[in-house]
Amino acid sequence: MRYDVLTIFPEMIRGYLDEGILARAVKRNLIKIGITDIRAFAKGTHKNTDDRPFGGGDGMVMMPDPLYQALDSVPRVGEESLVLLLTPQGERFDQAMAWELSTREQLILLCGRYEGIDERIRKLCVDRELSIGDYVLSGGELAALVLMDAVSRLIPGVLGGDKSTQEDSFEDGLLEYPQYTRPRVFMGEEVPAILLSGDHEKIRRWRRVQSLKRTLDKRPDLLEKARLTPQDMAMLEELKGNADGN
Ligand code: 4FV
Repeated sequence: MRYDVLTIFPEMIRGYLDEGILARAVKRNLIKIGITDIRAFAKGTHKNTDDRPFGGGDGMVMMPDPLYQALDSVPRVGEESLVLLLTPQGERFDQAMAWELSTREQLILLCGRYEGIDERIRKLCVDRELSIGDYVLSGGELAALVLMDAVSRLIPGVLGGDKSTQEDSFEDGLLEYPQYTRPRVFMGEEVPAILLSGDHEKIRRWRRVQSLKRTLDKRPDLLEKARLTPQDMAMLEELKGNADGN
């Protein structure tokens, strides 16, 4: 997988790539990351990348030409490259979309600033618009980093041998079960005995029930799309029964 990030703040992206799974994945050549400074394609003495909006109004808009030149400068790998604009107006980014994007050869991430980008770039150059949530950031850089982190974890080999994505939250659409580690007793709170039993089938079932219970309590909306077995459905009915005090 190759990512190309287009931004007027390249150090913001570089900083995050110094450590953690993305840094390790780059070192292990599992992913490549190109960072393009849009300002390098700005003209004039002041190298402006933004200007006042036609029609008036507050704030500034990112100019089309520097964006177009910067996009044009990105080397395309293979047929499968996608230009993604990070914007609150986009499709909601989630785990399912992370899986879908993880199969691509190249993701070109356009990070807006100010009030956004000139509409003609969205029309002429952007394949998909993605949002990480219904709130307004000061720039698309954080959203680009969120996307790269979530997608890269799904690329084979990126997560060290001891970790698979199978157990992750949202993997089968449920929230993850509670996790414990040493000490066995912390501030008087004991680790559930079942986790010390060594009975892996019992532990697997306990964890499934915990995931179902948590999802029912915290994110019942997820249950519609979750991949549930008949046992899960039966357990959910029981949990709902308990919840209603029956
Ligand atoms: C955003 C989001 C986001 C909006 C104006 C960049 C900012 C500025 N991107 N999910 N929420 N972007 O707020 O992706 O140009």
